[in-house]
Order: sequence, then structure tokens, then C-alpha cells
Amino acid sequence: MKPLTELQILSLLKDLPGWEFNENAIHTSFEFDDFKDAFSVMTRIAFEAERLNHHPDWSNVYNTVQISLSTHDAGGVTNQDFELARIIDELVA
Ligand code: H2B
Repeated sequence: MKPLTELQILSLLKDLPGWEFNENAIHTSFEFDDFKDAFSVMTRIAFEAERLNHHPDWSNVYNTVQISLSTHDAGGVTNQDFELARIIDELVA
């Protein structure tokens, strides 16, 4: 799978408010009421990531979750990252 170009990435990001592109990945962060809510969403994202065999780079501090998506095998951002990003936004909404 070929990485998307920066122009393609910036165009796709217009439909994903809250996500930005830098350092060869797309990034977002979320804040929840507490750790339980943050980790519950992470668990649901984890099951979707397994289903897609496409996994986030992420970290969690108490009620916040930072997420970066890139396709390691392709060395950049691909449509798979956008598919997972859209699912993440639906799960968080
Ligand atoms: N996730 C992400 N984000 N990028 C990958 O290239 C990737 C992955 N590759 N999950 C998959 C797993 C690969 O390592 C396995 C072997 O299919």
C-alpha cells in the first residue's frame, strides 16, 4: 500500500475536525470525565483495531488519550489510517 501525499492527507482531513497532520502521521487527542471513560473508549477502539488489523500509536494519562495514526508497513499515512480515524471519532462521539 502506498502512502497518501500531503495534499491528499490535507484534503481528507477537512472531513475530520480535531485531527492534524505532522511528522508523517495524523494525530488527535480526547479528554474524558475520568480514567474509566477514557479506558472504556480505548478498549472499544482496540477491538476495532484488531478487526481491521490496523493499530493506533497512543498514550493515556488519567482522563486523556493521545492518538497518532500511520501505516508502519507503508512508511506514511494511508487510507487505512483514515478508516480507523473515522471509526475512532464515531466511538468517541
Ligand atoms: N498497524 C499500523 N498502524 N500499521 C501497520 O503497518 C500495521 C498495523 N501492520 N498493525 C500490521 C499490524 C502488521 O504488522 C501485521 C503483521 O499484519
